[in-house]
Amino acid sequence: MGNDYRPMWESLGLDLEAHDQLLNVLPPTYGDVYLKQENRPDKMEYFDFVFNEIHGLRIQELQEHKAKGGKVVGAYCVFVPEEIVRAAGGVLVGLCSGVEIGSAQVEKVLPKNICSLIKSFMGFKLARICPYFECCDLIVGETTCDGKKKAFEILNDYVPVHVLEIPQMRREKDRQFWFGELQDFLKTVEEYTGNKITPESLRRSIKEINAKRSVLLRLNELRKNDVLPISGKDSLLIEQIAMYDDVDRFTSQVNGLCEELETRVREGKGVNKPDSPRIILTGTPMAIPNWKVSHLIESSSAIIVAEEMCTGLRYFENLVSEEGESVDQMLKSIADRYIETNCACFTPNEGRTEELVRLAKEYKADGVINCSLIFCDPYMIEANRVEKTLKDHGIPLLRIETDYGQEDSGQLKTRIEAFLEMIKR
Ligand code: BJ8
Repeated sequence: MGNDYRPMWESLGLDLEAHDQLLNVLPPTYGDVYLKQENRPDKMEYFDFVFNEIHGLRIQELQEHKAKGGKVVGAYCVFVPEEIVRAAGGVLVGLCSGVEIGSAQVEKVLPKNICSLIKSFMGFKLARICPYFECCDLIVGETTCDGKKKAFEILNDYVPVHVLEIPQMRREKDRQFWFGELQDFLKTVEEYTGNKITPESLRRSIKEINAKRSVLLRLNELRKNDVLPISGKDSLLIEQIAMYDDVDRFTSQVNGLCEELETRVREGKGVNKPDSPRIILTGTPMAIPNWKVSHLIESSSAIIVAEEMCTGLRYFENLVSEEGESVDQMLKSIADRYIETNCACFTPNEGRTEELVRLAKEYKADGVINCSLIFCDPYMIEANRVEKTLKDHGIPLLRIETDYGQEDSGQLKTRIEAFLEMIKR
């Protein structure tokens, strides 16, 4: 990081010693995972910079936003509509929970056997290590899984949490209920920000977030080519950065990158070998800086062509309709878009398995790797439905269960390599 941000971190109340330890680990890991890739697109430079400044420049921007009276809202789930927060002049940040941190403190308030993602977000707060957390005026939780639902009660002891109740079916009464939840959320956001959401502000915000999703779709379309212009690891990084970077700047940077990638496709400059197995990754989200499985796959002989996960297609695949005159009409469109997210908390969740079959065809995938976090019941159990559907369609699948530790890396690599050998082109 270029500047001295220590006074800022101190003013946010971070535990500087523990924070230093994190910052000492991240850059070398990033160097190993990202900077050693061959033939990277030049325009990845921006994303390297943003990652490098993850606790620096972006936090400074959020502080400047707050100094002008703006609010920052943190979230952990792609069910939290950014459109609403933005329409009230707030900034929504996805709080990273992709690294094992503060375990000693966490295990005083949570059971040991709980998924890494939940442990991580609690650890960041209890150990005072995440400057994003400390910038947040409000955290939005959700009732997607039992672990999160109960953990948010505890988190509320430390920071105000608004919990969105997420329906777990998609019947008409569930849709109506979800719309009501978003009406309440909109009022909460108006109260916290002190700003009224108007039809104009909501329309503008829907368009801006649609633009962000569209550019990610543009990038992903390019991954359908035989010549792959970008690695899966770089794509995942961009998808992770999408959750905390400035919306308009991010959109413009990804557009610029897509132009370079289009040229690469035309010139036949890929990051893959023609015989690299093409893999779709599916399962629990991979929050920054969780790159373990992607790195294991791509440091074997394969290349990832799509992520059917919330740090991937589920985040950007559907747009919100830009029709509608009143706030309620637009809110209804927002509700309609978000309820189609194929999270394993839904029952049944056939949309996800159908989508995987469609994606395997469109992205010319040779196989699918289903990755669940250990102790994540929804995804570990749903792996059975994924397996059954893919088997019916003759699509090879590897099921893995892991956490944020590195101890199983060797064993996972052996299993991944055996799978790749089996599906070799
Ligand atoms: S919409 S996938 S981001 S809930 S891994 S905490 S489910 S026990 S993360 Fe998710 Fe929203 Fe669904 Fe997406 Fe629980 Fe499982 Fe842990 Fe999870």
